[in-house]
Amino acid sequence: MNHGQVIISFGAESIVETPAGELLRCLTRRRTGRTICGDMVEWSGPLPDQLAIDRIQPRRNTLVRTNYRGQERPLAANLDQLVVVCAPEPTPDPRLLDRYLVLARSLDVPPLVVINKGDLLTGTLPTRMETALLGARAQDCPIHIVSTVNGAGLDALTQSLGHRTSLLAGQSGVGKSSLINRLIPDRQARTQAISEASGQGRHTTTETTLYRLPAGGGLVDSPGVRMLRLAHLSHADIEAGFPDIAPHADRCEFRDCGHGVEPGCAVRAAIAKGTITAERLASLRELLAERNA
Ligand SMILES: Nc1nc2c(ncn2[C@@H]2O[C@H](COP(=O)(O)OP(=O)(O)OP(=O)(O)O)[C@@H](O)[C@H]2O)c(=O)[nH]1
Ligand SMILES: [Mg+2]
Ligand SMILES: [Zn+2]
Repeated sequence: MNHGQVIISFGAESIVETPAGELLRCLTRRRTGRTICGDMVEWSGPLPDQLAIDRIQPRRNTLVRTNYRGQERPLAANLDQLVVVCAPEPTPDPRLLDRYLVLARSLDVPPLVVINKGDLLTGTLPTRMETALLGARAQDCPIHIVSTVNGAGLDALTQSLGHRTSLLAGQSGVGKSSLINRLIPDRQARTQAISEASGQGRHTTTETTLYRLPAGGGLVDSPGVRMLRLAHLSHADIEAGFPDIAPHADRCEFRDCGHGVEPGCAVRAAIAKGTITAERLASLRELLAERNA
């Protein structure tokens, strides 16, 4: 059986990487369903230019985003790690970071935070950055400070990536693609090979793409987002992503307490005591409020 991994998917068309590193353009049969980046697939074809995907192997996990219309959109599959990239510029958004941590936990994929553009930092981290890191620190998530400009921290980051398949996520402009450029030595050749395999007129650089790391793992570059909606997650999934708040929430008088005006709210009691910051609760409540009913 011919098998490989989808490194980029354009709806009906996929670029599949074989175990030997060859890139193949494959069409998806109607009954097979749509592929996404990271899918392990089986393919066949009568001719080298008429390959089709026959089967998508069961996904270990699927990273799903809810778009602005409330529709769930799968982005990538079979991930081992979620790398949340932020930087002093653009200004970090604490709510966005919290959302990525919730998403990672819901997928049972460990998160890792990368502060890129370390060359722009002087001494201590800016207050807004520290606020954004509250959630990461609450769950002992590793935090790497790196710079793609001077190379600082990249060796340690490579160690942490190991043989895993990691997705780089974060705001637009934080340097996800720059990191890929530094960590994938033959990135330009790969991009060239991808666009040749996919035919002309494809905007391959804006699509979610999997790159093989020299050590054997993979890195997925994904387009930046302004906000990450997680309306598809349950109340419990969202709360579990706030490990500093979850133990208090378990002691609220009402199940699925919104930690607003409900009586007997143990979370508000913890805020009054100063155990949890108001910013963290506001972040949690925002997510709970926008869930699809
Ligand atoms: N000073 C500094 N600038 C950097 C660093 N890394 C990336 N940049 C700059 O940040 C800008 C954005 O980098 P990209 O790699 O395109 O960011 P991205 O996260 O891929 O953005 P999207 O693809 O839009 O989501 C570019 O102008 C880079 O030159 C760094 O370590 N230090
Ligand atoms: Mg990019
Ligand atoms: Zn409560």
